[in-house]
Amino acid sequence: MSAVLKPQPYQFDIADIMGGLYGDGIIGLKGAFDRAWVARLREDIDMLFQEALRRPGGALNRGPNRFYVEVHPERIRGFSDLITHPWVVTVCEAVLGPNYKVVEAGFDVPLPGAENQPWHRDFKTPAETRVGRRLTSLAFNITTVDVTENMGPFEIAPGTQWDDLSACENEMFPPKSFYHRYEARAQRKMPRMGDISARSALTIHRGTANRSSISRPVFVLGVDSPEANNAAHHDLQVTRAYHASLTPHAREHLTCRIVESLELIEQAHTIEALKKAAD
Ligand SMILES: O=C(O)CCC(=O)C(=O)O
Repeated sequence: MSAVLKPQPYQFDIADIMGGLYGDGIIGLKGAFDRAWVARLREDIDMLFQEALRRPGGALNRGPNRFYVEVHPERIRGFSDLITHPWVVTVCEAVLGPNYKVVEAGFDVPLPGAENQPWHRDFKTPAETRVGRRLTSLAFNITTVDVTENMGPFEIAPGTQWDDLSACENEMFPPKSFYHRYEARAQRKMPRMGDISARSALTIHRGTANRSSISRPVFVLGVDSPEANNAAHHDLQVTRAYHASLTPHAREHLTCRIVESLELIEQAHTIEALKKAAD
């Protein structure tokens, strides 16, 4: 009897994922986690943020009243749920290939009083994208609040992951004379607790001014294809015991140091030009 090959059933549409990330440069999944899961994430972030603020250099300044903190994955109780979530795994495999690598765990905290950031991308475009026209990294974001207009939503200019910024400051910061292009296509994202987004960190974006009295912490998971080198900006480390507790698939995709006990993270992903507000 000859075997009949059946098409593999996919829970998520690969063409939609590829079309979204190569087109707009951002996609999302609504209601990926329940609100209790997000509330736990928020508790962990709040505790780690207070810890980071107490330590000189523990939190990186990303503009007035705005911080970024890189964290140890195991101090986020839902970390393994996140990296094994079927949508996250499908998006990573579709865009970055079967040997993708999780390289960053951190969070942004735009506090009340945070100002508009300058439009930017998070690093300069690598040759694989500029010449090879292929995306080699993704950033997943998980909001810990239901975002409203006055909380300084994340704003993104769809399609601009392909813009040539080679003549611009650090190849990341377009001059103000380019802003009309981003403002004309800008989308303000208003995710709710439980939603996940995935974007190319090259798609030009900014955090906007938080005029509310509520902070808007957002978790960031950074993932690379094998040829990308964003791990160099980060120091992902896990204890031997935590590493052993992960599924073999999760272990295979985590680029990290295995340590006996967690060491302080040297917060290295400074983005100098973000320290000042755009306006
Ligand atoms: O406000 C946000 O959600 C993101 C901020 C941001 O893009 C950054 O600090 O690089």
